[in-house]
Amino acid sequence: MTSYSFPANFQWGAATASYQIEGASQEDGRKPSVWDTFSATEGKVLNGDTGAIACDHYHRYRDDVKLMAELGIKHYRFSLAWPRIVPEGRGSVNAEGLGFYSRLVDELLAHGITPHATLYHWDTPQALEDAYGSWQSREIAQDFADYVSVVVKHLGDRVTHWFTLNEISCFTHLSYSVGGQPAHAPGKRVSRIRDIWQTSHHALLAHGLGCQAIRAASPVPCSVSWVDNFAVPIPLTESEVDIKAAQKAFPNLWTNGGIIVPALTGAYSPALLETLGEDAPNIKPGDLETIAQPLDALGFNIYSGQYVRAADNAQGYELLSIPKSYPRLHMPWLHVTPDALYWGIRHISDTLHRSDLPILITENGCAVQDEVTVSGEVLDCDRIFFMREYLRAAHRAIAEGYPLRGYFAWSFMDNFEWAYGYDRRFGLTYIDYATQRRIPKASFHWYAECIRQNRVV
Ligand code: IFM
Repeated sequence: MTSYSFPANFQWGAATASYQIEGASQEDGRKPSVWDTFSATEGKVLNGDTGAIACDHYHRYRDDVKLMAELGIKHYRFSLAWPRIVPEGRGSVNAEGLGFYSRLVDELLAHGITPHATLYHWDTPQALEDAYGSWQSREIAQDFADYVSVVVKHLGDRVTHWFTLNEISCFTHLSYSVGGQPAHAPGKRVSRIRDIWQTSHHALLAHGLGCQAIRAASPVPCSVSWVDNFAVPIPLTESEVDIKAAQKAFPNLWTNGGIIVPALTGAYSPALLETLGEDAPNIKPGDLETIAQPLDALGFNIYSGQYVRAADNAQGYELLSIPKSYPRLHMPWLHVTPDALYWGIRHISDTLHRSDLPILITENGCAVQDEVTVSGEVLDCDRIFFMREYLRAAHRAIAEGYPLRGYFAWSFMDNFEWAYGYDRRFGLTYIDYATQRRIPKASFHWYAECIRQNRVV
């Protein structure tokens, strides 16, 4: 019987993102982000919700950090709002915006919690959307790097763990894509496939220039990483043929061939470029070298994967569609596939041959239909079931020698779930939005016990 114990230095953490929790959207010099504009537009976000108040973390961060300490996390991943710090996206710096993050970092450190800062989690300054269509323009990569330099010069004496961008495919492909689907996120719909790939190419450039900017600006040695939610093919059976099939599928799934593959190997997947043909993005000389910066770790956000099996066809594999009755939690895409966590890590090591790259699970968790009982508890055994299975898969990866170093639960607290507003709850902490009361859920206490015992309980 295994006890599911983790290595002594395993990093237990939790994560959030600026627009999803901060609120105070018009305070202390912050200017609008594309998400302020999008959510204020009728019909874009469920129930007309916006991030204007969210969890009011901007004013309540001290209490929130205290609660993090009660949870027992030693690592906290948060993001900085670009429009709080450089409100117009480029040019003048807002000292009050920097001041907030400086106070937050001090509070974390005072509680023995290591800050892990994500420099961009989707809240692009609206001014850059107005100026040049944000990710549609190559200009954004340099503007991002300039903003990064400001942040790292200011906080780099106390923050030594940096992530550049969160989930490129979501704020590019899902935001700009062609077609009649409902808008999932801000971004001017573009009419050509090539224009969509151009947005993710610009994001990759921003990541590369951002890495260089961090290293140049940091006053002390630091860890430079990036966060991706690459698609994970899971072999239907762990037979040699199905494993090979999953490996063949890896660069062809979703945006993998044009995002994670170039970032970690320095080249777009040849099969993707062939398929895209005229629709391939414009890649200038030197771009790939900029993009494939050395990284100290890879942040891997994992929720669901896709089953694959070997097939006697030209590709050598078949993607299986998810059956109607497959277990799923409270998002349309949230299929319970703990093996995706294990296989995602294995694909980085074995399929992309990057076993040298330490991996952090920078997000994992689920939305469930939480209810507060009459006695004031939230008994989310469905979330515990989900997270326990994924942590067991994490344990398996480590036991087999894969370089998994940490796990950040998504999310520390319920928050603004983008186009789903406050309707979907991903937190370990319940937020009563009417009163801003925080209620630690059963999963909070369960996760605290995992951390305390350094194993899956
Ligand atoms: O809430 C999001 C987060 O901002 C990015 N990763 C997925 C989460 C759940 O949808």
